[in-house]
Amino acid sequence: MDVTLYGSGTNRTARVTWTLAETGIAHTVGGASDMIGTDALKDIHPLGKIPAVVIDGKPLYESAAICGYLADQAPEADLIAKPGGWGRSQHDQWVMFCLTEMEAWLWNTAVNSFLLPEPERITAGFEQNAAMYRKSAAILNRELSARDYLVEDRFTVADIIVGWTVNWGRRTGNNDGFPALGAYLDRLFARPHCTLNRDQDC
Ligand SMILES: N[C@@H](CCC(=O)N[C@@H](CS)C(=O)NCC(=O)O)C(=O)O
Repeated sequence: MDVTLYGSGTNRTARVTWTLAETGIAHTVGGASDMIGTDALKDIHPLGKIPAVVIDGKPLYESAAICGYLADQAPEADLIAKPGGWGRSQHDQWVMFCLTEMEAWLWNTAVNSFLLPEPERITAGFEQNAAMYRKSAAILNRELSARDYLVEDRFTVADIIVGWTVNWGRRTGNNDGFPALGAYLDRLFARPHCTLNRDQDC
């Protein structure tokens, strides 16, 4: 498999670099985070965002889709629950829960804090964003009070995806009061291939 990665740093690209390290899949780097918004990157990711990859000549974007695909290509790494089984439904549940019920709220606050030009920012929703994130974080906290990892009682790519978001939540102060999320992050940080960063950016 021929893999070229576009993106670098502690942003969502870190999910892909961690998955590549866990699977042992060789790759080349086609460009770093300074490619964001360029026409060259838009040829691969139409929004000009990172991460994106080209695999055997075909573009693929969305960090969770990239990581899931890579994990499926390396069955020997045992990094993802098998397709069609209950474990895979749990993988999908937690990845989608994380991206739609948690990360989206953090993203809205980030977009309206520093990503959009100042006149376009709408800050009225910040409190609500935090409350919505915390409502879902409480559920994840309850889940992780009972087990170390999210799927099949073992570390999988679901933890790479969800862990990145939880680490972002920690930085924003929105994990306060959820001790199981802190313990989960400690477990993830202790893993040898972990690419999460205490100072990660979005
Ligand atoms: N849902 C996408 C989000 C991609 C994304 O927003 N990437 C950020 C870096 S973490 C980016 O490229 N931002 C530039 C921008 O929004 O213009 C994914 O998970 O891959």
